[in-house]
Amino acid sequence: MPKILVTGATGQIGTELTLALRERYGVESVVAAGYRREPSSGLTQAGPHCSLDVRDAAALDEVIAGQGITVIYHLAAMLSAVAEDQPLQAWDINMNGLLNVLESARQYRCRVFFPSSIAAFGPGTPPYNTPQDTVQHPSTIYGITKVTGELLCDYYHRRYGVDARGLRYPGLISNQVLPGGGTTDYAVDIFYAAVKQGHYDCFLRADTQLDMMYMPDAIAAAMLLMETDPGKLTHRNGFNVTAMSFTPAQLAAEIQKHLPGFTIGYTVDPLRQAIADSWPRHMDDSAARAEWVWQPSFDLPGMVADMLAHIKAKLC
Ligand code: AKB
Repeated sequence: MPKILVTGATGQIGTELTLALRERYGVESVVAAGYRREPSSGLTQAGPHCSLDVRDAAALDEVIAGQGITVIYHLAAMLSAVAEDQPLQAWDINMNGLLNVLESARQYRCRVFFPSSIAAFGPGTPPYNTPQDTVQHPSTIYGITKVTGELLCDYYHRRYGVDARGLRYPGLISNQVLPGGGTTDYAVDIFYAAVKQGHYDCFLRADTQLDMMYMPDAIAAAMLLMETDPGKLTHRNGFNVTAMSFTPAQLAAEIQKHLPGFTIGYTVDPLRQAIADSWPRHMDDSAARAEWVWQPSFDLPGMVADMLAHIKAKLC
C-alpha cells in the first residue's frame, strides 16, 4: 500500500485529489499538507494532515521520513495571473518547491506526480491540435516554471531513476473549491454568478478559446497516470490532456440552455487576456490516450449540467 503526501492539499486540485486518494487507498495512507491554508480547517482535515512550506527542504524531509512517504503528489504552486504580479515569489514557490520535492524523492525513493499546464506553451506553439512534442517558449513566469518543471522531472528520472510523471492540465472547473489567481478562473466564477445574479462580467474576450476539463476527469487522469505500468510510457512528463475546448461565449450559451435569463458582458482584463492569448486553443492529447488510455468522461454539456446542479444545491 503506498503512503502518499499531497502538497497544496487545500488548493483547487489538492482538495478533491486528497479525498479521492483517501477513498482509493484508505484515509490513513494520505497525508494532506497545506501552507497558506492549513488542512486543519478544511475538507482535508478528516485524516492525517500537516502545515508545510515546500520551500523548507528540512521540513519536507522530516514529513517524508517521519511518515514513511512513498508517493508525492506535488500540487503546491502559484497560478498564472497571480504569478505575473509576483514573479520572484512565483519562481521561489514553483521552482524551489519542486526541486526540494525531487531531491527528497531521490533520497527517500519516492514516486512523484507533477502537474504542468497549457501555460507551458507560448505564442510560437501551434495553437490548434498542439502536438505533444513541439515548441515550448512560454511568455509568462508561470509557464516558464511549468516547462522548467517538466524538464527537471525528466532529468531526475534520467539521472537518478526517480519515477516522476506529469501532465499538462488545461483550465480546471470544480464544483467544490474555487481556484485562486488563474487565467481560466472565469470558467468557474461564471457558474456562481449565473446562479446568484443571473449575470456575469467576464474578464476574457468572448472569443477566447481554451482547453478545459471538469475536476472529476482531472483527478482520474492524475491517478490513472500514476497507476500505469511504467513499461507502457514513452513520455513521462508533460502529457497533453484535454476534455473540451470552448470560448466564454460558448460556455454562456450552454448555461443559457438551463438558465434562459442568464446574460454575459465583457470587461477585458489586459493582463489575463494577454496570458490567455499566448496559450494554445486546443491540444492534441493522443499520446496520453495511447500510452495510458486517457479518456475524459465529461464534455461541455455534461460538465455544465453537473456544475449547475451542484452550485444550485450549494447556493439555493
Ligand atoms: C491558470 O489559469 O493559471 C491555470 C492553468 C491553466 O494552469 N488554471
